[in-house]
Parts: sequence; C-alpha cells; structure tokens
Amino acid sequence: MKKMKKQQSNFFFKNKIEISRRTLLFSSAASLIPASINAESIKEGSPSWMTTPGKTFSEYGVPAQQEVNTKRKIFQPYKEYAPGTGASMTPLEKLEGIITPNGLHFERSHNGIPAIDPLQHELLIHGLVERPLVFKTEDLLKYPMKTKTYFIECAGNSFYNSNAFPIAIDRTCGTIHGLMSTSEWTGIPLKIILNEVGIKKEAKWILAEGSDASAMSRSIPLEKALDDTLIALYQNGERIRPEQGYPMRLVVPGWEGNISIKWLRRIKVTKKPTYTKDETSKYSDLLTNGKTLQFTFPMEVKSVITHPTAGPVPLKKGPVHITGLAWSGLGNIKKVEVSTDKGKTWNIAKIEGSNQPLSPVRFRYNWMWNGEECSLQSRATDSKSNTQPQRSIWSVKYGLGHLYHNNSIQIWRITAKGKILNEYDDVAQSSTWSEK
Ligand SMILES: Nc1nc2c(c(=O)[nH]1)N[C@H]1C(S)=C(S)[C@@H](COP(=O)(O)O)O[C@H]1N2
Ligand SMILES: [Mo]
Repeated sequence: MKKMKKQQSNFFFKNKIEISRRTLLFSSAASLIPASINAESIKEGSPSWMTTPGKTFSEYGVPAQQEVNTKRKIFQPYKEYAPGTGASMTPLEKLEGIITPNGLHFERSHNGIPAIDPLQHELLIHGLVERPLVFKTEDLLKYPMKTKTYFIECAGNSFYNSNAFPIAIDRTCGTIHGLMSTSEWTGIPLKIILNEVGIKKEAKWILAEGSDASAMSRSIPLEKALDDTLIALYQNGERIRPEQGYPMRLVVPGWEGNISIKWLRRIKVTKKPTYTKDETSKYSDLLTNGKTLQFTFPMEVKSVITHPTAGPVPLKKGPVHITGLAWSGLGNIKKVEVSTDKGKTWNIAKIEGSNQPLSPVRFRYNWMWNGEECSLQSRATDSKSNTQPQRSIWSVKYGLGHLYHNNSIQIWRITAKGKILNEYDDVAQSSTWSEK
C-alpha cells in the first residue's frame, strides 16, 4: 500500500511539471486533459436533435447505431461442414467495467445452439442417489436462488499466444483474449438440487451432460458440485441467452469454461470420473515428455491491458490511461502491476471495485508516453500468491502446439509511430499479419 501511494504521488508530481500553465488553469486535477480538448468547439445555437422531438419507446433496447462495430469476432474453423463448431470472442478492448453485456458474451459451442423448447426441456438427476428426479424448467424456477458475479473463461482462451503460434501475430485484444466474459449469474446452488435427490455415501463425482448436438459432457468432483456450482437460469438479470445455455446451464466458477455445461439435461452421480471425450482427447494439457495431464480445472491468475491495445488507432504522445482486467480461478486479485519499459520496472495499478473471488477486477494506471518505442504489460497476482508467468516460462512447460490454459503475460509493443502490436518476450519480432 505504501509503495502504491508513493508511485501515484510521483505520477501527479511529474505531470504537473509537464503540463502547460494554460491547461492547469482549465482543470482542477490538471494532469490528464488531452491536448484535443478546448472550450471553443461549443457552437452557437442548438444541435438538430434538440429542435425536434426524439424517437419514441422500444420494447427491447439495442445499442446506439454508431456502436455497431462493438461486436463479437466469429471464429468458425470448419465453416463449410460444421458451422456450429467454433466460437465468437468478446471485444474486450471496446468494453469498460467488468460485466460483459449479454449480446457480447463470448460463445463457444461444439455443435451449434440447440433450439430448445423450455416447456419440454427436462433435467434428470440420477446415478448414486436415493431417488432420481426429473426437473422441468418451471420446477427449478420455484427454488430459492442466488446471484453471483463470475467470469467464464474457455481453456482455449489466448490460443493465438499459445504454443500453436510460435510467432506473435497481430490480433486485437478481444481476438486473443476474448474467450473470457463476466456476468452476474442467478440460479440455484447445485447443492440444493443434489440434496433433493439424496447423494449416496460412495459418490465422489458427477457427470454433467448438455442437450445439444455435441452432447457435451464433463466429470466434476462432488466437492466442487456441492460448493459454489450453480444451475444458472438468469444472466445479468434476464433469462440466459440461447447461446449461453437457455433455459439452464451449469456455472462452475473459476474452472475452465468447458465444464460449465450449457443446455444442462442430465447429472449422473458417480463414484469415479466418466472420462468422456471432452475431458480425454480435449481440454487436457500436453507436456514436453509426451504425457498429458488428465484434469486441469481452475483457470489460473491472468490479466490483460484492454486499453491501449493493438488496433488501427495509433497511440498519441502524452497522457495515457492504461486499463485492463485481471482475474483468477483460485481466488481474488491481490495486486496488478504494470510495466511500461519492457518489464524492467513494475508499478502497482489501482484496483477498482469490490474484488470478489472468481470475479474479475478492473485495474487502472495513469502514464505519460514520451513517444519512444516501448512495451506495455500487466502482471496479476492472486490471493493464493500465484503470479502470471512470462510467455517464455509458460510455453516451455508444454508440448508442441499445446494451447490450453495459457495465462501468460500479454505484451503490447508500442512503436515510435504509436502502432501497438502483439509481442512475445522470447521472440524478438512480431509478424505483420493483420486482422481479417
Ligand atoms: N452443452 C454444451 N456445453 C458447453 C459447450 C458446448 O459446446 N455444449 N461448450 C463449453 C465450452 S468449451 C465453454 S468455454 C463454455 C462457453 O460458454 P459460453 O458459450 O456461454 O461463453 O461452455 C461450455 N459448455
Ligand atoms: Mo471452452
């Protein structure tokens, strides 16, 4: 804490020197007013939108039409023969705060979004239970619910920076890291439903299965199922979107997104893991000796600078507000550090908000860019004292082409012209591929 205060006061002190007297006169805190701001642009008379009545009401609102470019980036690797297999990524660089608007929550589906009739949909709980039960959506809606803000992050998030891409390619922040979104989820603690069926003594695991054409299924340790796992029915206050699992999904907080089964239709209580296709051939970590780790559940501590970030708009010399997101599947965030000098020195960023476990925080750091070539990076540490590794350290733990669970530090290289590029700490040059 002491260190942070010192750094901040240094910052303001320095800025006061660098900013002209004229700017000082127009502001109280003085330090961050961009050069483009002045009082002369206010025109005489009223703008056209003040001289005619405005548009009337709508039953369901949509964003301003000028914001149409705030959209998900679609990734369909098998577009011709399996169009519903793939993902769409949240445009993290276009958003603020920590909550992802529902229409921009990332989507990861293995065989499309099923057209479920919520009136016909059923959830079966069976296996090692005293009495198997089938719940309709309307039955579940009668139970007491709980609301929590949790992130969901796909194990494959940041694959563009993984061992599958040995050279850094030029992609936006959202395209690289946007398989992570955050919602306020409302639902029934799974524990309540498991208590209704009565779990047998020998039970240690559950199998959760989705009602989509991929019949996604995963094994979850009973301990986690009875801890904070939710059967979510609402997302940011409204019923879950079809792409997020309507009418019901599991939210297994902090753990790899794959395990948060969407369109939940069946839970089987078991003695052992089921070793399904989705947890053996995929979502397992390939090591350098050719062996594979069976289960890696938590998404480890991570952060990314969302602004300034790679993209078409060059950075301008002067004051820059650096901000981003930090999260951990193992707790909450203890600190976020920002480096503006290729990792030589690190400064404590300000953490905003209530910093709840398994929910991201937004961090902020004010900086003055002197126009010289440099790089920006953020490094988060969680409440369990885990710190994000550099990519070079992360990368060597895994085999060729390995892409899951990449929580390494993102580096944004800034050229003297203000162009911002994705960079690796172990490869000197970024390639010049550009966003399609
Ligand atoms: N039934 C089902 N559940 C699923 C999937 C799926 O394809 N089918 N994809 C999983 C994966 S890999 C992830 S990362 C999360 C993504 O959740 P979202 O699409 O709501 O972001 O859902 C998981 N649950
Ligand atoms: Mo995923």
